[in-house]
Amino acid sequence: MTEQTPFYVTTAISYPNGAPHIGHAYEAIAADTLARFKRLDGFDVRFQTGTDEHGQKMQQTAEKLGVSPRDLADANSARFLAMDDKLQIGYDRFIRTTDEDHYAASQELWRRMEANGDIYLGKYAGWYSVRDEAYYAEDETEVRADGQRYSIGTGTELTWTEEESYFFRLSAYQDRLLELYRTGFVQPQTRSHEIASFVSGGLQDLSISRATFDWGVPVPGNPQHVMYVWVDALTNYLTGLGYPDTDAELFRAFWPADVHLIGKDIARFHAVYWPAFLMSAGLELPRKVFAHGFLFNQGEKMSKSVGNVIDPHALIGEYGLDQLRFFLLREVPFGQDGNYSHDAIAGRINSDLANDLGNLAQRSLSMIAKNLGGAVPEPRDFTAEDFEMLEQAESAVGDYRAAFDELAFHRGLEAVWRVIASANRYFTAQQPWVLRKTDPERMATVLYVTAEVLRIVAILVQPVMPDSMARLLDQLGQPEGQARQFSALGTRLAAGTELPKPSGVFPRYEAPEA
Ligand code: ME8
Repeated sequence: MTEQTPFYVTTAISYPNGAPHIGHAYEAIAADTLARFKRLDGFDVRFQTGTDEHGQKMQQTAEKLGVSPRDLADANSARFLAMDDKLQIGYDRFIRTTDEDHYAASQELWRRMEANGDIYLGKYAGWYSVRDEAYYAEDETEVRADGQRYSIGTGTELTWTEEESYFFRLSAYQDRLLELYRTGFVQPQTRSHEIASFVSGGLQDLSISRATFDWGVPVPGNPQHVMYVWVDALTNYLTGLGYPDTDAELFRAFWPADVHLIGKDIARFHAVYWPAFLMSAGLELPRKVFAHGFLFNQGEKMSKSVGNVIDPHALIGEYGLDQLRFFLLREVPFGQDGNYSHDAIAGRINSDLANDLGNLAQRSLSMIAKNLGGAVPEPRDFTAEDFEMLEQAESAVGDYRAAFDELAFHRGLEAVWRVIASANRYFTAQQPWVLRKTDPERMATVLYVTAEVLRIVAILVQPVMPDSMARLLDQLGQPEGQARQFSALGTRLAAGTELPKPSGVFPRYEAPEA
């Protein structure tokens, strides 16, 4: 057996202060797709997701509901878990920051930063957003007509906070961070520029503990304080590998992480605070932080007060899971903001899935079933058109892999759908239904080429639409395991392979009767 290269991917851990929404689903789907892609490409993948359960926002929400923060976290963390299961998110660990091992990890990270001389006790006086769990400098805030102060960047309400607090010497890390950004640590580029320009403006030391509430990880040596929620939240990426035991098998195999997948609103925490904490603690830095864009509902920001928050379960029920996964990754260039709308998703289902891929599979496989005894035919001499078709499909593999490795899912899918479009043109031009009478051998070759293109497409698209592609691969006589790995792309469909009776993979979307 060859040693597999390890690959560690994480999502942000979500605040379980309410139900998950489509933005959470989007991130989970993207990370799951990346994890599946790397697994199929021969990597030893570890994939972590979970919930971020401490902090003032959780405590305040619980108070409003008259429950304990722990009960609130239990109830909503279960809803995130249920969403992940419904979305078929293949995580290796679902971490909760209230898990016992997480306390030990967070406290050890703290001790290491303290031992390095980066933590001191002081007094914090400034603006805090409970919604964002973030501190803002005066020039990042504005007073609005209602007399209240808000964050300019996120629009959330701020409260003046003045208390004894531990500080982290973030200011000492400016040069090292700027150096780090030159290595492509933050993706995409636009986000990297934003972060670098923020850091160039100068960094203030960061308040990293709170003493006015107690829902958090106690500060080592001073249990009057709990850690600032982001300190413990970021540590989750280490906890899941067995930290503080840096000799643990998982830790040695998977740290540093290959990519932290997060939304753009939390880029600062991951690209500024997190690498500084790790440098201070003498730990290796993750290789990449990738900040995806936001999903909007027909151009509008989703919010509970506007009442336009989209429930992922409802979408799955209406359109189907694979259809939703495909839509989100194909429609929105990953890294940019995107829009969800009924028309857009229904359009993609009917054109890309039902018409382009579904029909091609149905037409070709049913001809094989009817005319060739349901087995992959032996191809005869390939014509120039056959070679061209096969070469196009085979060369899309490289484009797809390169795109997915850069998390440009939309580009990878575009490359595959160009092949599908060509295959439809090829099929129409070759007219196998005419050849059936005039030249059955030639018909068999055309059907072979088409089935081979479908096999390549199905193998490649598995990470995005696992169920549908599994069904298509079943119909192409490709059993689970080796035959479905990317390494099988170097072979060709074996003549004589028995195929089961074909059935449609992608039904058209029909609006339900009013
Ligand atoms: O930020 N579109 O948790 P969270 C796309 N606990 N992505 C969205 C989105 C939208 N409309 N809304 C939210 C937190 N997200 C912290 C993370 S990590 C150590 C701690 C994304 O529940 C958001 O950008 O507010 C983030 O990556 C994730 O969902 C969880 O958001």
